[in-house]
Amino acid sequence: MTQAVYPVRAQFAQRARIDRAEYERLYAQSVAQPDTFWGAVAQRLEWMTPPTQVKDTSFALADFRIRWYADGELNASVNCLDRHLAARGDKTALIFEPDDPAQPAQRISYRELHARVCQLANAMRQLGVRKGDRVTIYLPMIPEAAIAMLACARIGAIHMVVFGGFSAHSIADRVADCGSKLIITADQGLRGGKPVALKANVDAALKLPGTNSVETVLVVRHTHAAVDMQMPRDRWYDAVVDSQPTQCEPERMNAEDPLFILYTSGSTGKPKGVLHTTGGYLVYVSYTHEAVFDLREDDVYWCTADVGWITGHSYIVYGPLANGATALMFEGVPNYPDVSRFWQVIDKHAVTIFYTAPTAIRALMREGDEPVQRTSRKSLRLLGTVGEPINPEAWRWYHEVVGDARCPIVDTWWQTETGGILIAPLPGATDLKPGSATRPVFGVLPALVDASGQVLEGEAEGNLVLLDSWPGQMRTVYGDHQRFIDTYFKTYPGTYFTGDGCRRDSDGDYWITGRVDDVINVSGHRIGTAEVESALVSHPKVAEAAVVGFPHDLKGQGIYAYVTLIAGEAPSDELRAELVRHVRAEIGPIATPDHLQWAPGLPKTRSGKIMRRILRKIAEAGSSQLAPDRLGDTSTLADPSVVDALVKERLAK
Ligand code: 6R9
Repeated sequence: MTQAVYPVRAQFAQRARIDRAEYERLYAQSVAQPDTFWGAVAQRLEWMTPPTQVKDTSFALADFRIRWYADGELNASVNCLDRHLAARGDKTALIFEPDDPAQPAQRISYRELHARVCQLANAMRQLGVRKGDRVTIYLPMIPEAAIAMLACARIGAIHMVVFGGFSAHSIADRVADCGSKLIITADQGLRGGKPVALKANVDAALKLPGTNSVETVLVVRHTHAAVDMQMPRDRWYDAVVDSQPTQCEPERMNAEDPLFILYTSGSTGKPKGVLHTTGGYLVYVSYTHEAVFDLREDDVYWCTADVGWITGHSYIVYGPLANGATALMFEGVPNYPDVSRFWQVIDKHAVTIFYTAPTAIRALMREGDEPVQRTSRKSLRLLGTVGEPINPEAWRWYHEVVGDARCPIVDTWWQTETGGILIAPLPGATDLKPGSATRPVFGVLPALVDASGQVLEGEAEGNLVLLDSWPGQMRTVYGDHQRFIDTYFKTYPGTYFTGDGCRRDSDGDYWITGRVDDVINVSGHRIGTAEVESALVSHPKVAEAAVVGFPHDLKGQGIYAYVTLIAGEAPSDELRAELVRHVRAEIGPIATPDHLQWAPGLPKTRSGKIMRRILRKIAEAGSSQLAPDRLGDTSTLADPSVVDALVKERLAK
């Protein structure tokens, strides 16, 4: 296979923090002497008690442990705020660009951000929130989202952010699982001029079982829409926070004390509460943010992710602020008021580093070059992608049209579980290949294994595992440590299994090929097929459901659902629409099925296992590929005629 290679640009390398020789040297040291390497990197943070221990980890099941900097003490909010006050007090920490471009943008200095975080932290203490308590954050992309996270960190409360696109049911499930005391939300969010009923969703969630732990709901006035306030449970944020002192004593946290929980979808069951701790996480996200984005003091850095996802946690809030950077928070969407918005925002705020998802690039590419070319984008020097594999065509458009063929692109592979970026080019060190995340960052040991767990050498394709720990790794599934071990460390014993497939080319560059488990990646958002199935079967007319992913031009993958109705119910377009609405209500709009096919029966093995491989083929295929001999081995099916019926129905569409 011939691959385009974009060599490191000399102009970039000259000024870069890390060039090729430095990358080779540091990488070799990081894997040969992890204690020395990560001990030195940890000094970039301000510790209340500097750690004397560095790495204490083992993936072996008999001896399993993941601890980093275990005797160190620090506070994450001190590292993101107080530490910068002397030299960067007046520097802009956050730029807020609202949904409506006619509304003024806000610039919040490190000094002001520190004061506002302290005020909320004091208010939370007054409301009875203590170290170790869980706090749910369900906010739009407004500065209060970052402020709430940092205020939790200040008092040692564990934040649990729920993405604003999740429904009341999803909020309730998460609140019940982690038992949070306080919810911080807003009257409404705004996306593309349309309100999102955040407070109403919280109200509905708190009517659902398991949510009794919640004592208080703090409500930010954002759109000023009228909302129900149920006293004394519901309190206006400004009424409780604005009168608080602007200093707040930070909690001393052990490096291994929890910083946050973030739920993510897996192949089975309900979403898992991924738990990250304080010291290793902060060291890792601050270091990778600086190295991968080649951060400079005067950069204006914009990551378009939502703080409801790990990318927002690590690379809008903790990494950039720990580094004293200026980070932009955008409330809106790429196509409002028009499809030029991203590029207009770049010009308006002189953004130098822009980090977004392939799905957004593909959608904007469809609109042609003109909406990009009517803007300048001269300030840009570096581009990044995250969330899913980027197709080379979209990469080239991003490079040539958005970046005027001037800006390197860092394709960053990582996961909620990994805390920070694990595989990515360094812009001053690594030649780029469209579609490849290229090389491991410092301390990361990727390997490819075949189905039997045999490690594959050289040019190969297999399942991606990691052979050793890195500081930003998740420590447990909240409340279910056994599930953590079972999910990640049992498939290929002695390694962390990522759930991704991957190819390594003859140069040693890594190409992520996508999930090999039952997780669908829709527009960079992880959805478990099991979650969508259980939402469908919770409808009284549904007997059984099977959900698979299929290739989708814009979203990367779409959601394809096969539904068997209970006896006596007839398929209809109305029922189909009702089931789609039902899934949106149970999980949220991001889980909306793209196709829903009626299935008189599902293809099962004699032991009753649904054969998803066949369902995937039917969902994927154009009609020519649906010839029976193209579906692979169907001999283990209990009733092969089921497949014929599904294919017939698919072809009839
Ligand atoms: C950060 C984030 C993780 C899954 C991951 C993989 C996919 C992420 C990617 C990528 C190819 C990239 N993924 N980045 N695939 N190239 N640069 O997205 O976390 O939401 O947990 O998703 O996303 O499949 O396993 P998360």
